[in-house]
Amino acid sequence: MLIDLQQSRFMKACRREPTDRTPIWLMRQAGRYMKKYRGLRERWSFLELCKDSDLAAEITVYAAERLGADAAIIFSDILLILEPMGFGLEYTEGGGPVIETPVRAPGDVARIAKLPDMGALSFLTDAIGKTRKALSGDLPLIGFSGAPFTLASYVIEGRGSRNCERTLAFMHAQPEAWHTLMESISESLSIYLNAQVHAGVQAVQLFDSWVGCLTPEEYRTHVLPHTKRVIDGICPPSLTSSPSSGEGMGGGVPVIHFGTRTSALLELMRDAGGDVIGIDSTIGLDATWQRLGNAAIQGNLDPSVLLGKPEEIRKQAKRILDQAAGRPGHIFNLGHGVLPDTPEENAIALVEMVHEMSAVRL
Ligand code: 1CP
Repeated sequence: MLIDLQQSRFMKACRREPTDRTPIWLMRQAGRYMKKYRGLRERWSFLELCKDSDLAAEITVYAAERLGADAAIIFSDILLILEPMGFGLEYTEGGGPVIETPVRAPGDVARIAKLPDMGALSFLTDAIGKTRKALSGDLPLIGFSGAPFTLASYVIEGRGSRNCERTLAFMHAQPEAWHTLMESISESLSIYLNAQVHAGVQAVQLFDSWVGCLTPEEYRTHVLPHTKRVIDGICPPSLTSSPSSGEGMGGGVPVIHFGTRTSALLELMRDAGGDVIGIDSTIGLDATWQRLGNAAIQGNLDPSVLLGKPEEIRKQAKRILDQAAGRPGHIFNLGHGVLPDTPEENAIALVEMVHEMSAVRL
């Protein structure tokens, strides 16, 4: 019998309803640590895999089923939206993504094209449609994007940057150009995320991976209004023709708002929006609940724990479940993406352990 997707563990936890076990999925669950993925990468480049909707759907479904996860996440990347916005994008072997001709001066902002529609990115909505058809009827599919700040940091730095020096310098020295850049990105993201919702995802996650380099004041002034606009503009499928009437999860599309090193920013991130706040392993789940009250929380096992022995994985997973203490609204995840050297069997074991240990306590 098919369980209604809305009654799945993952969707219930997003709504802070009790579940029979703690739902779990892993950020970057479809990727280089998987043998099957490495095999595909011998024949195709990363961009080719993303742009072939059959292969992207196959990887998405395979990863979720192999792990036994409670949700699938569409195989794609946060940077693909930048190509139709006028940026050359390259994935170097081992070195991560590189943006050609980054934004370095206020004049560069004028050449950014706002995403007009999903024409150039139809591989993504096609992959979502194909994945939804192939996935088990009780397994939710998560769509995603980068958050405006993290995308702006790639556009300015030209690559991933933990401390975002150039980005911060640009933000402070050129506040008007910064605002225009963030608006172009945010408006493009609204089209991009709503298209994913319309194509069939049940939830979306915003990755603000580099936001931890900001002070609360910087976040409040230069970032929060833009992120808030993107999140407020995510509409359930029936409302996608009139984005102004978006009502977040009330309409059935929960938003997971994730960042790393966000200890100083938690309340502000909550104010920017999201039904679920995703945290990394530098903050405690219990402390986060104390600060955020009723939010659902996703996290937060340190990904490097999965490089260790099963006993240690069990111990650390239990520590996190103990902190959650059976509260409704916990989605188990890592604090950041699965590391490429992670043994596949350790990731599978973690999913089993979380299901087993959380079932005992309910
Ligand atoms: O095969 C390869 O060499 C490519 C490796 C790879 C993969 C498998 C990259 C390059 N991206 C991805 C997929 C990806 N990226 C997913 C797939 C769905 C999943 O399984 O979760 C997701 C959700 C992302 C998101 C993403 N891309 C983020 C946010 C999450 C995070 O880790 O902080 C970021 C920052 C990126 C940029 C990016 N793309 C790829 C890498 C290695 C990176 C990050 C590091 C860098 O900028 O150097």
